[in-house]
Amino acid sequence: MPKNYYRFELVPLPYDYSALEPYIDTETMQLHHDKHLGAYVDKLNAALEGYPRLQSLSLEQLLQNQRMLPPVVRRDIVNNGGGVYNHNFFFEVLRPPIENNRPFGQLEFNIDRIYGTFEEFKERFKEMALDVFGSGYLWLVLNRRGVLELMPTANQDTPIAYRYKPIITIDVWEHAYYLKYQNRRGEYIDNYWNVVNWQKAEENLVQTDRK
Ligand code: MN3
Repeated sequence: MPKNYYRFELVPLPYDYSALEPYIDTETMQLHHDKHLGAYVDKLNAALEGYPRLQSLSLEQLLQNQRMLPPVVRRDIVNNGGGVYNHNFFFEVLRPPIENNRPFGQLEFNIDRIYGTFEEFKERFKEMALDVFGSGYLWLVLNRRGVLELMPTANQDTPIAYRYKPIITIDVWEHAYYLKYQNRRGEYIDNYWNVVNWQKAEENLVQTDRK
């Protein structure tokens, strides 16, 4: 398990940079992980440097208790901590492409119950991911009532700040797709389904002790 408190470290990808080809290209993964996520890790550490009281808190604790953060560094901790959490989560729910990649188990059951079919769920997901204005993410979460919900977030805002439990997410910041897809966000979203890690998503759903 990587260390989950100060000093935060850049967690390696759980697969090769090229593992998501041809749907997400190697160069994008290198930049996205090493440069973008790397910068969030460095800036989060810099923000926490002068605050020993905060250095034993986990990333989840920092993001779930924003009001107790010192006002002068609150924005830096929230933005960069969100950037670390969101990217690690995003990379973790991707995997090398497989044939007929789709949800199963409890998650399939719940998606069918709420959206009718997986196909209908994907359509709704795409509409909402296209609708994210500017930079952000679209998440499938369990809300506080324990019901599946699609949730857009702006910039590096994160569902865990609201005690929502993330199941899957797509990063729709331009840096996540621009090199390969330029402005064709819709095509990136369509191809995303080839590399979703539904095993991990199912674990996210059924795990009750996730912080
Ligand atoms: Mn990103």
